[in-house]
Amino acid sequence: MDSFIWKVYSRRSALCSLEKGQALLHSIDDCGSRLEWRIIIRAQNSSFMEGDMIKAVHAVVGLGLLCFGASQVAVAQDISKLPRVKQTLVAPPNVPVHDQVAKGGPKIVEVRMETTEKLMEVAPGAKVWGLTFDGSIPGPLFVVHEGDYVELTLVNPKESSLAHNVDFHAATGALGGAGLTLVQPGEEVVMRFKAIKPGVFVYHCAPGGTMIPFHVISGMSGAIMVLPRDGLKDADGKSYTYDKAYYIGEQDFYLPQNADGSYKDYSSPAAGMADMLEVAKGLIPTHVVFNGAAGSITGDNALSANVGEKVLFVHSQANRASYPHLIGGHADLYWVGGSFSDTPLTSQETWFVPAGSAVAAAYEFKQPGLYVYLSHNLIEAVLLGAALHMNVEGDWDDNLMTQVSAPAGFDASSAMDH
Ligand SMILES: [Cu+2]
Repeated sequence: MDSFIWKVYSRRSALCSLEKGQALLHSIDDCGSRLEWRIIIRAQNSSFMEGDMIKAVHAVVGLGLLCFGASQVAVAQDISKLPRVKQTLVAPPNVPVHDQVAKGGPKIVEVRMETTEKLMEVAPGAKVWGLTFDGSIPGPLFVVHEGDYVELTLVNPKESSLAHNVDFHAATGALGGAGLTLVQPGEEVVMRFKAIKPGVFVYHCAPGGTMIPFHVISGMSGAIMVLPRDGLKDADGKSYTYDKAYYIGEQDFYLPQNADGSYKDYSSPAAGMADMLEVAKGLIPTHVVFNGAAGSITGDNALSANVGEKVLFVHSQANRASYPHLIGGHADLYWVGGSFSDTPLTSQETWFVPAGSAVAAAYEFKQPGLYVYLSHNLIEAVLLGAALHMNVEGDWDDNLMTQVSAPAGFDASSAMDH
């Protein structure tokens, strides 16, 4: 980082001590109070990280000398020289084109996203006014590297009926950005945050009060992947690269029903809000689906891979827990809580997505065939929709599994002898 703002209570001793120190004093300003000054300290080289800067400030300022009660008030960085790149978002389960290991230093990653309200089919005969980011449920996955800046332009089209915003669990402060991004229909806003935590994280709309669960259970969430600059590491600390990545956003819906069991239709999102929240209060979803609709990732839309390919699955659930499981496979690596700072667990049969989070798991496919990836609450998977298909091509390995004898009748009398 370049610079660091620190609030101090003694202008003169700040100046004296900073001149002796290892960080450079950039400026010192009156904070509007006669008892406080704001000092801006510049790092001497660009590799200075935030932790180094805090240490330097402590070393330079010295708690006993002047800084009793001093507090860090803001981090300011001259980012005008950073390169800017635009990230083109794609609808899940696909992920944007990205480098696993960052090329060069931190960047400003510009992303444009629209809050789109549209009637969507969750299952045959079951429609919801989807409150979406970029028209998909979930919203698109962003991919950046630790230390990059995400500069989001959030656009709420004129045709919208509601105000929307974004709370990024990857961001720091201001309700994850929700406090800075509330846009009314016909407005757009630009908000920038620094991705300081490596991992996968949910983002979701959070316009306040009952609007928060209403928007989230109407589809308004997505995820961001913040890769370490040098890429992922396996459980032994060795570099790990994946051959492809998919983003699965799991969504619970609470659709109001008529007396005959059919699903109600509404003329607008607001028209169905009270009924939907009433169903939601019972905490029993009518649908739990991947990517917005039951069966949305099956048939021609099934995921695909080849034997020998390592696939990274990012799985998010903004509102409830989930239990991803790959039938006939495993998570070779599972990053608990989605944190890439921590060593991944290995050889997991089922992994866990806490409510309001994204996690990542990776698997190298060893057998061909049609796989089912589901939430291993089998009621949710089979009856409510939380399942997808994956076609894997390659050669079957008899050593890993074989059918020793095909199903055939057996002699009941001889079986009785045993
Ligand atoms: Cu919203």
